[in-house]
Amino acid sequence: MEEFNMNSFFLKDKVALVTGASDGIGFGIACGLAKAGAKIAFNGRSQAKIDAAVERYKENGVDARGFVCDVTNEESVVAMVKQINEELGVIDILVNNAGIIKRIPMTEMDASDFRLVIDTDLTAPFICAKAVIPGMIEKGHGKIINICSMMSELGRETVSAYAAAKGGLKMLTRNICAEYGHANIQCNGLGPGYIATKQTAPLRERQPDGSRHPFDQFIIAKTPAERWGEVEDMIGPAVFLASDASNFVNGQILYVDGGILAYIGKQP
Ligand code: NAP
Ligand code: GCO
Repeated sequence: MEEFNMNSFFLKDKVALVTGASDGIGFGIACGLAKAGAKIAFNGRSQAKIDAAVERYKENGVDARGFVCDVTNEESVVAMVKQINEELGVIDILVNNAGIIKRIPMTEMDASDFRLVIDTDLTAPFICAKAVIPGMIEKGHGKIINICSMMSELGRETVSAYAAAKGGLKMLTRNICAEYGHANIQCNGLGPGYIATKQTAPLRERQPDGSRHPFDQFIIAKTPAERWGEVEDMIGPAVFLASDASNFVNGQILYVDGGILAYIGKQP
């Protein structure tokens, strides 16, 4: 047997694009990929947020290139990918992280809101993957990581569009694996549990009397680890899926959830 080389976890000389990485999970993952050796490109919709993020990356020792690009706009994504390929090198790693949620009961939700969530959380990962796959084929390898969710497996009140999009993203992940595995492209999902970021801030807001939000208490009770996840919890799994250490892992969703999906819930 060939000796296992720990260097297979390193991302030296790899070029990574992390979408929506001005803050939150994307920022954390991008910092982690950079620490493992990758060159980082990221995008977001506002120049001001990109500029502030580039500074925060610097403070974390990361030299990241930021692009203003809305991932739902195919023309803009194609232009960004072309620029990254020319200036940083052909993209080896794509993390489809940009995402939104709308918490609205289904019967009160406008179809336009439903479409916006599907467009951002499902169509955009298709657009970004489509834009990077030709370069990956030419290069002879590629890693695509789609940020899925508990809602790729479970439903809950008010998140019909988000659950439909993230469930679809799980199947897009498997389909990219099926269609491009032969080209040495691995496409896997990361399914964060409940992670403390801006997206989940409304679910953690303190009550007027200072007590924990009922949803916050619910999540602690539902999570065997008895805590919310932190952005840092996503880094090791992301580096693994971006690296050669996972070259025979394809079409999988790795849930990083403190055990939520394994747990029936606290007994009465
Ligand atoms: P976040 O802090 O709200 O970050 C989302 C990022 O997506 C923002 O930086 C935003 O950037 C970007 N974005 C949104 N729409 C975009 C668009 N059309 N084009 C480009 N960028 C766009 O949320 P987060 O919690 O880190 O979430 C990151 C991903 O993880 C999302 O896909 C989310 O669904 C998923 N996730 C989160 C959790 C959790 O508990 N937090 C759990 C499971 C899955 P701009 O506003 O600057 O454009
Ligand atoms: C919600 C949450 C979730 C989480 C996450 C779970 O309203 O239920 O925001 O959608 O953010 O995606 O994995």
